[in-house]
Amino acid sequence: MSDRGSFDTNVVTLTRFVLEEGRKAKGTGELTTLLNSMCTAIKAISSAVRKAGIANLYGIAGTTNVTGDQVKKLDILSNDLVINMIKSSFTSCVLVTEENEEAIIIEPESRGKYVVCFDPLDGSSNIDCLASIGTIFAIYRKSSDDEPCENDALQPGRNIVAAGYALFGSATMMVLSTGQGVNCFMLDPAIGEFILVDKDVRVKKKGNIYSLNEGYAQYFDPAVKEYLQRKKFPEDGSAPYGARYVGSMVADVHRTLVYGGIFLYPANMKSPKGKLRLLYECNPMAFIIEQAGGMATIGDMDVLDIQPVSIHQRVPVVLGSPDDVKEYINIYKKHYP
Ligand code: AMP
Ligand code: P6P
Repeated sequence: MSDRGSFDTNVVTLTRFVLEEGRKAKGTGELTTLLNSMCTAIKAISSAVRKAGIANLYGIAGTTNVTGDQVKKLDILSNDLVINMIKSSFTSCVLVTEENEEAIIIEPESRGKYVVCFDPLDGSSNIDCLASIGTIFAIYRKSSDDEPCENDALQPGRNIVAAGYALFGSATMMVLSTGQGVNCFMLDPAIGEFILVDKDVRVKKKGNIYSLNEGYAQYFDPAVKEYLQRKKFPEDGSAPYGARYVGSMVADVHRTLVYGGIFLYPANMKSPKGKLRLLYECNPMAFIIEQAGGMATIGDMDVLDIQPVSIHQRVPVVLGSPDDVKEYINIYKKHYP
């Protein structure tokens, strides 16, 4: 209990944390402004996600709510919130979002040096059953002095300046890294602030959970089949791994970060490049997991080393505890030398 009753006046909010990190970096303040703008958008998305069912404010696009207003799908609303917050922050020049086929080039008078790739509401097919969903983002520095264009977003994940995700689950959690480790912030609705709850999070060296959609088992390649066989029927007599799969990347990756283990969305015969998008799903998640001491691979190459060729490019992804991912890589390389 703090000296002022129940409120801890020394609490570290995300706003304060980002400001302090910005001061240490001795920058212009642009990244701090961008991160705080993203945080505001995420607070608004969290509010919309949590009242969508009750207020019937957002449903399937094209329907109307009880007051006859045109409703907007939650993922479209989320997309608009992030775009508007970033545009009005004067920090960025190119935006790539899962919801827009083309990259968004910010008008000259509102430009800054950053490129932001984001999935405004990942897992939105889970909204109606109240399964966890999330927002994912990755921030790069524009790499050339040329006129901003889509190619500014085609940078390997190694160039990421900051990345994070928000998980809209039983609570709203924001997980952020700017390259100096991973920090987790829980949204306190009472004060409308994200509070630092887990500092410098590290993923377990080895876990005991595997996470993938086994409904595609008939389409898995031999390496995935052999890996799963080893998890279910360990040859060394150890206990089999537990299986967990939400079907929402943010939820499955966050569980992997917190509990350890491995998350896989591999290529299969139905999705020869996998399903998940490199720029705004795999790269930011791979950055976070690596910053927490984990690994993220496509099988024979780190996710973060891939040179993107298109903004909505899909890649296979296997990430999580380093010992688990290394075991997968060894099997993969045995099958694909
Ligand atoms: P800026 O001039 O604000 O765009 O910052 C220049 C560089 O300093 C950024 O690209 C980061 O590498 C670092 N930096 C600035 N602000 C922060 C922050 N709040 N947290 C972590 N790194 C920061
Ligand atoms: P599947 C949600 O639709 C998503 O984009 C990710 O959040 C999730 O990991 C994946 O697709 C689930 O895909 O094919 O297992 O339903």
